[in-house]
Amino acid sequence: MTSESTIREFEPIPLPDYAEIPLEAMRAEALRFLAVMRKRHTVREFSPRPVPRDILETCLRVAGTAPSGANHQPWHFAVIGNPELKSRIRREAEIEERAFYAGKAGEEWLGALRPLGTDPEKPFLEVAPWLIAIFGARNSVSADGVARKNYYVPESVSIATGFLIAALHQAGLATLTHTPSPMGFLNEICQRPPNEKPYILLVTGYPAAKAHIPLYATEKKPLEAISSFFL
Ligand code: IYR
Repeated sequence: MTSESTIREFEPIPLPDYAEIPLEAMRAEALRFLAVMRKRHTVREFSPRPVPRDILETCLRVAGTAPSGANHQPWHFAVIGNPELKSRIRREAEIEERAFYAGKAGEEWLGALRPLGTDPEKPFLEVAPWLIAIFGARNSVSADGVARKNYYVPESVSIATGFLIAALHQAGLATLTHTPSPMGFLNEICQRPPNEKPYILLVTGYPAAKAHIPLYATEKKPLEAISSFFL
């Protein structure tokens, strides 16, 4: 590692790849994507059916296109398919979840979760073929080997995670955003340094043949409740 960083200068290039879509097609495309995303449902029952690694790699490349603070791309995706590691993760997560559901969460939080039907048992952590532990780096090393601070880390990681969830869904896979708390144990299991904070454990694979979802989770707020326009 060198001690001085090379400041990269602004180097504008013509916008690549932009292809204007006629308005009618734009409308149709937006609606088409809405229909695609409306079919995404968080799933907690997975099939053990294997999913080829290259599919995940492509979806992770999609995540890697996300915008980030100063384009530092402060994320790391630790992808776990190894059964022993999955078992360890399940064991550690369930320790935290048992404490959470036994009262640590508090009555209000547990009440909010009741319509989701979640509990401390997390068999999906062993059943699903892949777990993706998503880390955000408070600082990292630039291309020229210099340590540098990262900016808007939670925002950047969350945007990349959204891209990843959409990509996996588009590829035909189900996902679950699992958040055992605290999840510091993921650093040790995934061999990530202490400057990286685990944000989400994303579970992915085929849904179980008879997977259920909570009715409550299908109730999405209408547009009027989530937006306001100023004309
Ligand atoms: N992490 C726990 C509890 C949980 C919390 C929220 I907020 C959810 O939307 C769902 C679950 C668990 O995974 O069970």
